[in-house]
Amino acid sequence: MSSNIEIIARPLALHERVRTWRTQGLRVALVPTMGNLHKGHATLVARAREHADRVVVSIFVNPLQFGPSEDFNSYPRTPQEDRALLDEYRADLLFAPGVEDMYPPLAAPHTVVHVPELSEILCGAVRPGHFIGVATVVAKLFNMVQPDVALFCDKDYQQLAIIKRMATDLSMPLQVIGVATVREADGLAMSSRNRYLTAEQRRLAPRIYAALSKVGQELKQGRRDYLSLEQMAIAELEQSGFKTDYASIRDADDLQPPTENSRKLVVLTAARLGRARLIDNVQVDIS
Ligand code: PAJ
Repeated sequence: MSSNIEIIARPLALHERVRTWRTQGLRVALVPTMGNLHKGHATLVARAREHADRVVVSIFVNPLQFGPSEDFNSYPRTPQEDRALLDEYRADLLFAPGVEDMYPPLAAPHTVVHVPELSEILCGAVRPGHFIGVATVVAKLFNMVQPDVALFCDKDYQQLAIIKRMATDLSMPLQVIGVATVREADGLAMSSRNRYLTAEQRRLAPRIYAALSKVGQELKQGRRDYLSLEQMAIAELEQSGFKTDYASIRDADDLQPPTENSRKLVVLTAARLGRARLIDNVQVDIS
């Protein structure tokens, strides 16, 4: 498979390339990814095009955000298919650093970025250190690329909230844009981890979105008994064979438990099915 996209691995070379664009007055967008690209990632690239003259996509499977018993080694790596997709969606540059480019051994132990509170709840409670790894690598990517805008999907709702908060707290001079989740026809959120599912598990997987949507509808209809709605979602998922890490209704703005003043809620879950840990959420306007 031949590829047209420019590929850069070294941060300094990347910096030079982007600086040339900047001196030409071009706006630059960044779409950070871990590769194994699917239509969800492609949508981020397409949206990035609407916000900038040049689109940089990064592919880096970030060891810092995987726990010791997680899937860093087996995480799907598909560089050729990824390049073909980036050609098709006309990304301008692929930044694909190696681990030693991102985390030079001499720098260990290195500086990390910790967004407190938001990083410890929900997925953070189950994956200690995960969001420090995410915030740190995203901060490094922001510094390396220095984009005007960076795009993330709200499928990873907590991740997006943490990145927005980091950018605000650390006065990072860029705009963080959230993009809606791209789904399969049966509602399953697209994810690189869907490929861990067996045929039978794939058939069951859309029940995550169905369970969240049901809670969303109940909230829309005025129910506010959050605990029993959460328990309903967990019971439905467990009956279908999922092991739920959590199912939780939160204020969409700060991810705290809803108060009387909450106007936008988000129903989030993380559930394991076989080898795959799947996350999804549904946002509900109750104003
Ligand atoms: P990754 O899982 O590869 O996701 C890269 C981007 O694609 C994220 O913004 C993610 O939210 C988005 N994405 C995932 N599923 C999507 C879908 N169904 N529709 C639209 N976009 C989707 O998230 C990460 O990588 C990493 O944590 C990263 C931010 C790159 C830091 O390492």
